[in-house]
Amino acid sequence: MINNDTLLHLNGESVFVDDGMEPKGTLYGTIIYSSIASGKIVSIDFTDVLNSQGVVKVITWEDIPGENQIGSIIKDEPLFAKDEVHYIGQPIALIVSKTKFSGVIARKKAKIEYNEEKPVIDAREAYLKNQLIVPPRIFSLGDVNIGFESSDIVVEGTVNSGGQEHLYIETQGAFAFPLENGNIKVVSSTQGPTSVQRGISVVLGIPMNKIEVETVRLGGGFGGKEDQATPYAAMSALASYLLQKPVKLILSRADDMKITGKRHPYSSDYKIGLTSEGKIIAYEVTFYQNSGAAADLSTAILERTLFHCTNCYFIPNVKATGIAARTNLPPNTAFRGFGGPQGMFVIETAIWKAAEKLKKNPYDIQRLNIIQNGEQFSYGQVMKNSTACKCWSKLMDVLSNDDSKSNILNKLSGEIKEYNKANIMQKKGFALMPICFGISFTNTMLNQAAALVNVYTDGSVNVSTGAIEMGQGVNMKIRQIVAKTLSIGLNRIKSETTTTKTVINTSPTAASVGADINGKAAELACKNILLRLKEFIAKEYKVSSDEIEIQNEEVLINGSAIGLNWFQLVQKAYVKRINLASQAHYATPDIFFDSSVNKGNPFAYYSFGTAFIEATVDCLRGLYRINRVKIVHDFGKSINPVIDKGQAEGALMQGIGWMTMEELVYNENGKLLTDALSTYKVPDIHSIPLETEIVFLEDSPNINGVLQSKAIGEPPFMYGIAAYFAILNAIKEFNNNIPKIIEAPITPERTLLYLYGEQTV
Ligand code: MTE
Ligand code: LUZ
Ligand code: MOS
Repeated sequence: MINNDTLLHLNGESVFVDDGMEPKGTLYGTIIYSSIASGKIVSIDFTDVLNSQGVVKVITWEDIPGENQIGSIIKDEPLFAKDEVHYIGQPIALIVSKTKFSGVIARKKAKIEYNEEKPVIDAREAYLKNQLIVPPRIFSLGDVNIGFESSDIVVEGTVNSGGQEHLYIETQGAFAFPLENGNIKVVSSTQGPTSVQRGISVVLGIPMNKIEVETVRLGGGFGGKEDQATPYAAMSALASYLLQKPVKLILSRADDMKITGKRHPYSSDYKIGLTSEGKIIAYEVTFYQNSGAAADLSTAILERTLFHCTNCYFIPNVKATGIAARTNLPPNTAFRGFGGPQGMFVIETAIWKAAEKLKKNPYDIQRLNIIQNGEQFSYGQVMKNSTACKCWSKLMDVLSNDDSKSNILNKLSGEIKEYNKANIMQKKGFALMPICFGISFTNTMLNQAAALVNVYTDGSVNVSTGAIEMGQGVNMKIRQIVAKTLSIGLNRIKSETTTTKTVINTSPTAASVGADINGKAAELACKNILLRLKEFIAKEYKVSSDEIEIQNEEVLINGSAIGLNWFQLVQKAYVKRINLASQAHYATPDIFFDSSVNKGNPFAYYSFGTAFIEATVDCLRGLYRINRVKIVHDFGKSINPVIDKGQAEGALMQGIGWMTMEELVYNENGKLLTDALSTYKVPDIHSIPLETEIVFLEDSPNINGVLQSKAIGEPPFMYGIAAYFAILNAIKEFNNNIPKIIEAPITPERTLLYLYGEQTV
C-alpha cells in the first residue's frame, strides 16, 4: 500500500519542473515586478537591463500577441502591468537571459518611476471605499430577526483570521518548448493543466490544440497552484514563442513569497442567539474577505465560506453576507479548505463566546447543535447519511480508555481544573472541533473528469487521468482502483503523467475530489475494457458473458478457472483484434445549485469527524505546547489507509500552523515584512503535538464515493481550529478577561497579550 512516489522522493529521484533535462540553448526568465502597492507607472527605462551581460530580451505587455489577460473567473488581471500597478510583486516585465543569474543581476538595473498612491491593505477599509470584486452575496434561511427575538441570549463580536503562505516545497515554475509549426509544449507545476492551456491560448492568441501542457507531479500545491501557476506558464510560453527557444521560469523562494497570493485574511462580524439550554436559534454573520488586487478565485472561495459558515450545526435562522474586498495585496487564492476554515472559525468563536455568557462548556453547545439527518443548511441541502454524531461519540470512547463513560469531557475538564489550580504559571486547556465539509466543486460544471486506460499486449497497463499528483497520493489511489477493477496486480499498472494531449478539458485537481472523480472515470474505462474482454471470451467459449469473471489475473467461467491468465487473455484478445484501450468520462450525479437564489444540492456528500486537542500554556513566556490530539474521522472505506492517515496528519498540522503560528505581516505601504522563513514561522518537528492519534470511524462505506471511499485532502485542515481554542481555554484559566476581538493566529506574542489582558486592536 506504500505510495509509489515515496521511494523516489526519499532517494531524491522524483522529477520536478526544474529537474527536467535542459535542451541546448535553454534561456531563463526573471520577473521584474512592482516595488509599490498602488500607483501609475510614469516611466520605464530598461536600457541598462538590455545591456546587462547575458540578457537576450525584455518582454512587456507590448510583446503579447493575444490578450494581456490571465483572469479566470473575472477578466481583471493583466499578465504584465501596463500603466498601473496594484500590489508589490505585480509583474511588469520578463527578462530572458542566457543564465539564471544574469537575469537576477540585470533586474537590479531596471528603472521604473511611479506616481505613488496610498494603498488599501485592509478589507474593511476597501469595503468602505466601495472597492468590491463583486456585489455582496447573501445566504439565508428562516428569519434571523425573529430568531434573535426568541433567543434567551444574544452575543455579538468580531473575529479576524490571518492569511497563510502555501510554502509548497517546489516553487512556482514552468518550462516551455517551441515545437514545429507554431505549436508549443509547456511543462508546468500546476494543479490545473487545462487552466494553464487556456491561459496560454488567450495570451498567445492561438488555439488550445496547439498547446500541450504536461505535469509530472508537484512538490506541493495546497491550492496555491490551482489558479496561480498560469501566469508563470504563460510568461515562459510567451518568451519561448517569441524567441523560438526553450525558456524556463522558476521563481526563487523569495520571489514566490513576495509575488504569489495566499490564503485570504478575513475580518468578520457575528451575532448569535441561543436558548438558555444552548440551542442555537439564529446566526448572522458578515465576512469581509481580503481578496487582494484581482479576483482570482476569491468569489468561489467566499462562496464556500458561506456554505460552511455554520460548520456542522443546524441553525434554523441564518443570514450570512460575504464581501469580497479589493485591496492592494497580491491576489489571494485557493488554500486547503478554500474559505471553509475562515467561515468555521467564526461560528466556533461565536459558540465559545456564547458559552462564556451562558456559563456552559463550549463542547456541550457544539454537541447539542450538530445537524441531524433531514435537517438542512442555509443553502437548502438536506443532510443525509451524516456520521457527525457517530464520530463525536466514538471520540468519547477513544478518550475514555477505561469504561467509565460517564461524561468523559466533564471528567477531563475536572482533571485540568485540578492541574491548573496546582500550577500557577502553567495552564492547560482543551477544545473540540467537529467538522462537516461539503465534497464537490461548488461550481457544478467542474465536477467532471475523464480517463484513458491502455492495455499493452504484454498485459501491462497505463492509466491517464486529469488528476495531478502533488504528494496526496492520487496516482497510487488510481492505480489501486485500476488494479481492483481489472483484478490484476498493482505492479502491472503505471500511472501516466498528466497531459492535455491525452485527457482533455480537465478540472484542476482540487476541492479534495481528485481521486473521487478521476478514480471514477478510470473505473468506468476499466469496466469498458472488461466488458469487451468478457464478450470476447463468451464468444470463444460459447457461454454468456455474465458467467465470466476475471479474478486475480485468472479467467473464471462459472467460478472455475479455465487455464487462461491475464497475459494470455490479452494476447488472445489482441490476435482477435479486440480494442484494448478505453476512454471514459465521469460527471458527479445529482448535484445542482442555483446561484440566483443561493439554493440547491451542491455537494455529492459530506466529510465528518471530530478532534480533541489539549494544550499547555507557559504563562510567563506566552509559549505553548500541543499535548494531545485525538481525532475520529470518517474516511469512508479507505482505498489506502496509509495515505489517508498521512493526509489527515498533514492537514491537521497545516491547520494548527494557520491558527497558532503562521503570521503574515504587511506594513502600511503594502510590503510583506514576513517574506522569508526567518520571519514566517511554519510548524516544524518541534511544534508537532506530543501525541497524535487518528482513529478511523469503522464500518462506514460511502455510497457516493469511488470504491465507497471518502475524499480526504482538505477536511482535516479544520481540526486545527481546536488548537486555537485549547490555547484560549488555557489562557482563560490565567486571565478571564479575554478581549472582545478574537484574532488568529494565536502566536506566542498574542498569547502574552491575552494573558496579561491587553486589547490587541
Ligand atoms: N497533500 C500534499 N502532500 N500536497 C498538497 O499539495 N494539497 C491539498 C490536499 N493534500 C496537497 C495535499 C489540497 S488543497 C487538496 S484540494 C487535495 O490534496 C487535492 O488532492 P485530492 O483531491 O486528490 O485529495
Ligand atoms: N476550487 C474550486 C476548490 O474551484 N471550487 C471549489 O469548490 C473548491 N473547493 C475546495 C477547494 N478548491
Ligand atoms: Mo485545494 S485548496 O482544493 O487545491
